Amino acid sequence: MFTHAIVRVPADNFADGLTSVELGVPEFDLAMAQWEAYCAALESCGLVLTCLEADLRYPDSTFVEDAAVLTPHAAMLTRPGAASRMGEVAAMASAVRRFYPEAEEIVAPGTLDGGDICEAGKHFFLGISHRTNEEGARQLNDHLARYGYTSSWVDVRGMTSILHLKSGISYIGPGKVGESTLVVMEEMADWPEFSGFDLLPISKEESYGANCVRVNDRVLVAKGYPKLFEELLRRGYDPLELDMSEFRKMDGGLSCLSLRF
Ligand code: CIR
Repeated sequence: MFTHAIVRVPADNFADGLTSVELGVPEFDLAMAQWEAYCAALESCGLVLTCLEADLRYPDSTFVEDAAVLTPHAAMLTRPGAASRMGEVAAMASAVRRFYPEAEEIVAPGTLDGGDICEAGKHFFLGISHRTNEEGARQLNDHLARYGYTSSWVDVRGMTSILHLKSGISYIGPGKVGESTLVVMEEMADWPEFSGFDLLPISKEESYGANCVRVNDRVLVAKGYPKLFEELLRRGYDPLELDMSEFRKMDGGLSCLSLRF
């Protein structure tokens, strides 16, 4: 069960952040309304929010997931792979250390974005991407191992359609029927890394939906992916839809707007 989450108010210049998609410029007021609905959804799942202030120096800083990796016992502050985002970690460090005084840090030459790290019970998938390098993954692996977690690497550098590993996969645990499920983009469904998991494959036209988040009894899902929504219901999950249109324009998904612990 999660009891807390860290979020960060979108900065007014949110639209100046990094993006690789051509979906237009996000509308700030709509992004704020979507972010507020997202925060309210976390609260409705029972989480107490720690909310960091907006920072105009870091237009991408609302995507807090990339600045830390939190588990029930271990916490790691990251060293984001995009130079423009490295400074986001300072404010995150103060917030994280209130809850995890022993939090460690990824150090150079390692780089790591939390969006590449997928927790699946006692196992972690560590994505090697254009943001997270092997040294960053090695440092996190060593840290997690000290707390009894195993990890394996998943190289997504060849997947041009996704920024981070978790843009393509999400672990949503068990529903009311069936096994613990890994939601996975169709293109990755036959990857040997994921054999042994009960997979919920996402078709190409719904691929953005692959980034969803289990929060206690609910699964937060992006609005507009009806096949995924129906399949979650069929498997005994309780999906909660959120409109993510403005964050999607900046390559952001549901998971990246919070750190849950
Ligand atoms: C970036 O390119 O870093 C941001 N515009 C989006 C980050 C999304 N983060 C995530 O999926 N974990």
